[in-house]
Amino acid sequence: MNSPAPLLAALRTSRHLAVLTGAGISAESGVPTFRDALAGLWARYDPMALATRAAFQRDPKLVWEWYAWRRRLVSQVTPNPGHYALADLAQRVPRLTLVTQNVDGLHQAAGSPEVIELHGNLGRVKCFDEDRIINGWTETGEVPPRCPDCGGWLRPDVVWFGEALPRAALAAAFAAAEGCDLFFSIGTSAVVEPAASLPRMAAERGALLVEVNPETTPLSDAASWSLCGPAGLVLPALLAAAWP
Ligand code: BV8
Repeated sequence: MNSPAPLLAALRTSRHLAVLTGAGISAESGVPTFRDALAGLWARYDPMALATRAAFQRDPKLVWEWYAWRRRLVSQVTPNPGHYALADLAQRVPRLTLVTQNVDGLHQAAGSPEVIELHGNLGRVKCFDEDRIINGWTETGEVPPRCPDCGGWLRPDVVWFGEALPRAALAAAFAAAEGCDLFFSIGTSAVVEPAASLPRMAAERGALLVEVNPETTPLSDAASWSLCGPAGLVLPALLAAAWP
């Protein structure tokens, strides 16, 4: 895979590199991307309809079990070379801000020192009514389990459609988009807001924009470079070319 010389130079001289990842970077680990997160058991549901408060209130057992299925799946997979390349990259540039839309924790598992999780994490559970993290509860066989404090339903600590993103995470992500000189959008369909605005904001402020995706997306036209291929191949090759 030929890495454009100007991109290699931009990587080597970057003062602040920002990265936004989406489900595509976890695809090679065996985690279905969001749009096909319904492979198999869930083929008959629309994820956009399941990942909402209304869906949970309508059928808390179904939504809890969808996330329990995804949590079990993620617990059985490992980071892939794309995740490891980003962890390596953090050691090679003066400043790297890694922002992810993913809820699988694979960047942390690959050793990325700081990960900004815009949409929460499958591994955390919170009380639906109190909106606070619950670390332990009594399993009674009831699904979803109940909050030990208020008896309300427990839910995954992820951001559903129509819910606000965690304020601090979003502020840090916007600050990185405004301050970076190089922005990578990796493995995302660049549709869901406000995450999808980050790469555009960076480009509008003069950062060079790189997209890593085997397919084109609504962002592709705004990218200085579109590296068409799987992140697990493209990212290691890029680092090897920039720092032989
Ligand atoms: C908000 C966590 C406001 C849960 C997710 C109407 C009503 C309400 C809201 C809206 C509305 N219209 C628009 C909105 C805004 C809405 C939105 O953007 N909707 C979209 C559909 C237009 N956004 C929201 O609702 C957000 N909240 O706006 O709140 C507010 C403000 C204040 C107070 C109250 C409310 C919340 C959005 C977050 C939703 N949660 N995830 C869960 O995981 O179950 S979103 C989920 O889908 C992901 O986290 C991700 O963000 C998103 C998109 O997925 P991607 O990561 O891009 O994955 P996808 O499958 O789409 O694409 C994969 C890509 O990888 C592809 O391009 C593929 O080609 C590529 N690929 C494949 N293999 C590889 C690869 N790339 C590289 N290598 C490979 N090997």
